[in-house]
Amino acid sequence: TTSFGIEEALSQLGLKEINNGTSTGSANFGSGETIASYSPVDGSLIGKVVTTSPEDYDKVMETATTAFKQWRTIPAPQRGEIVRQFGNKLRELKEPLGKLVSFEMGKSYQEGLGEVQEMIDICDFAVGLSRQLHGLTMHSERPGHRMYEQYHPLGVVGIISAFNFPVAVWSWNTALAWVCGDVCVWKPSEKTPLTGVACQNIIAEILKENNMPEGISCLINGDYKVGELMTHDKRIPLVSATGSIRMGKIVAQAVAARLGKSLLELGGNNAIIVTPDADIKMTVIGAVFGAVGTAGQRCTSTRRLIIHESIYDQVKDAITKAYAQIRIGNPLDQHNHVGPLIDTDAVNNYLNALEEAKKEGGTILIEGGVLEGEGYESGCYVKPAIVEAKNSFKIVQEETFAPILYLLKYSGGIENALDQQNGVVQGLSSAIMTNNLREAEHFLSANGSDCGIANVNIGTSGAEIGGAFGGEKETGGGRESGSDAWKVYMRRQTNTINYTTELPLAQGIKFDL
Ligand code: UN1
Repeated sequence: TTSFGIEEALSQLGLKEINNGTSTGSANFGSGETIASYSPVDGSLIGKVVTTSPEDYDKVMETATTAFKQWRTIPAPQRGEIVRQFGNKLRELKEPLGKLVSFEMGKSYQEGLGEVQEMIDICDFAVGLSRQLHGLTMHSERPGHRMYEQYHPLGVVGIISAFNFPVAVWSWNTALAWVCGDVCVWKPSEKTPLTGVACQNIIAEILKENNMPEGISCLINGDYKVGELMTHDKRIPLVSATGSIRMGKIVAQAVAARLGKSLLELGGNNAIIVTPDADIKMTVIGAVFGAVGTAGQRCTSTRRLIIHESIYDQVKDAITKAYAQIRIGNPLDQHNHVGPLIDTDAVNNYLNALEEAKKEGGTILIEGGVLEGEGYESGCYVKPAIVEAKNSFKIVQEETFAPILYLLKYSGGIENALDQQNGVVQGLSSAIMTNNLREAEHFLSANGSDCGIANVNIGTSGAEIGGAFGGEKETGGGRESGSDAWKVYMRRQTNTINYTTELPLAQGIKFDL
């Protein structure tokens, strides 16, 4: 692990002695089993983390609940000041943290840096927001009455995040939750526990410097069993979970059974529609980055290209040429575009999907396969593949977290492309490539894309933090990050004040005593 300055990055992030995985801030502890984090880059052991036992969890919840009582009384702009300092620290540590993300998760170093940039951006957003947690004022129907609403902190927010954006998704939740006056308990993916410890170290130091209670940010570690402690816990009014649809259904049901709130960010099956009026050069850049970026492990990754038959061959040729340029290898080497998949299970899912696609009648346009030999010893490096397929294939209907792109054909008008695009259970991101105003507006209309994100002349991935991020249908309906996504982290209270000496009833009801 001495290559590419990983040792140095680990020490800059305070991860020289990683032996803990449960933290209420300055206090690191944990008495559960140990999990090891291996890098998919070279298969090496990066570190070990002690998981959170049910007893540890109770200790965490006690600390978090106590911290909440203090944190919620601190004026929101002062909470924003803490988030501002956190964002600044991330600016300082952007390189080592980006590097660790790349090494532990396998995405390219550029994308690792991009992920830390998303963290910095959401901090800036949250700092501004800390002065804008606005409610409305309404006109009361009764004389001498004032009616308005205010947003209050919610409590302990539970965050379950996925390996693919091991740090950014946590920060989208925490930066907002903190300015909203909530405290956070985070369970990172058991596949990327060290980036979790690194982030916790950063915020813990800032809280300490500011004499703030450590329980504002807590870290717990382990597999789904540790997550279940949170989903069943009445002390957690909101659970924000990112991951598979299967996981999301389990989380949603557990949280709903106690009438808690859940914010779900689940699978995508994102398509780009390529119409006869598309700019082919832009289409290729958007589609290739969308399909092979992060080795196809973004929830916004492009999985389907829905191409008009009149330009099908032209697009197919252009994409094939572009795929020939893709360099696969160590993601810390900036010459490479595509790094490894997260682990060998993911490699098997990728291989199975290609097998299934073939069985269902798909034509392999660009052959996949696992890379072997020097530099590929971890067994996690795969070749981005392209399959000519049909939307009705069972495998095309599923999200396979790997660089597999399905080419689909449509004929006639845009509505036929939309039938295919919307004809899946997921509803996260979507895009159209066209210079035709009618097509673009149709795509964005109520008859158009049914996804939470719909882009024109942009690919499906790479959303900015300023917009609300999330999707419909089995993607789970949650919205995170920008716009008014903050509202889910607060409770709304309607207040009516009577400043007269009478007590008139609403709706004109008479009740004379
Ligand atoms: C995810 O894959 O879970 O829009 C999040 C994007 C990134 C976030 C992806 N900003 O691709």
